Amino acid sequence: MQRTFVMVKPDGVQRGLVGKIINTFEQKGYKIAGLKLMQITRDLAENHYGEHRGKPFFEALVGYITSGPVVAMVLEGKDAVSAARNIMGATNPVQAAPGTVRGDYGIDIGRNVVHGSDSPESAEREINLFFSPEEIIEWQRTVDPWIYE
Ligand code: IDP
Ligand code: MG
Repeated sequence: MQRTFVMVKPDGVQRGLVGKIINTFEQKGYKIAGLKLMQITRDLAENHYGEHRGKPFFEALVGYITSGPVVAMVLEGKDAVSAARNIMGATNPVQAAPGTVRGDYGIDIGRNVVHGSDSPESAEREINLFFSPEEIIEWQRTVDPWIYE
């Protein structure tokens, strides 16, 4: 089992898409291990998006992600990192396949509705950045034998 970090960005929250987006991951079979509404500080934004520092869109990206509350979550399950990326779709929503979150709900790359970790290493880093250990719940889900062989 693997964990990944997923976030509904401020545009997704403002547009009332939180429930739909969480449901997309939930109905696939991923288990919620952590979930909260939060306001990202500038410090956290710059840290989270550290790999993009110096790029032309960095300032706009930090402005975007701090512009309103986000919904941060930890999702757990088999191949959670790559599966969540597939469910989200391509970074540029215009290129994202229909049926993906970005493909169904976005147009601009700077308003692409969701974030998801891009590797198991990023997932660990981002989970630790956004969640304290007590905020992550280990629980038994009784339907698991109907989701996993
Ligand atoms: P990802 O979110 O699919 O992992 P990254 O390349 O890590 O994509 O970029 C992080 C975020 O920065 C994107 O989700 C998007 O919001 C924003 N971004 C990436 N490239 C551009 C760009 O060329 N213009 C504006 N925003 C961008
Ligand atoms: Mg990324």
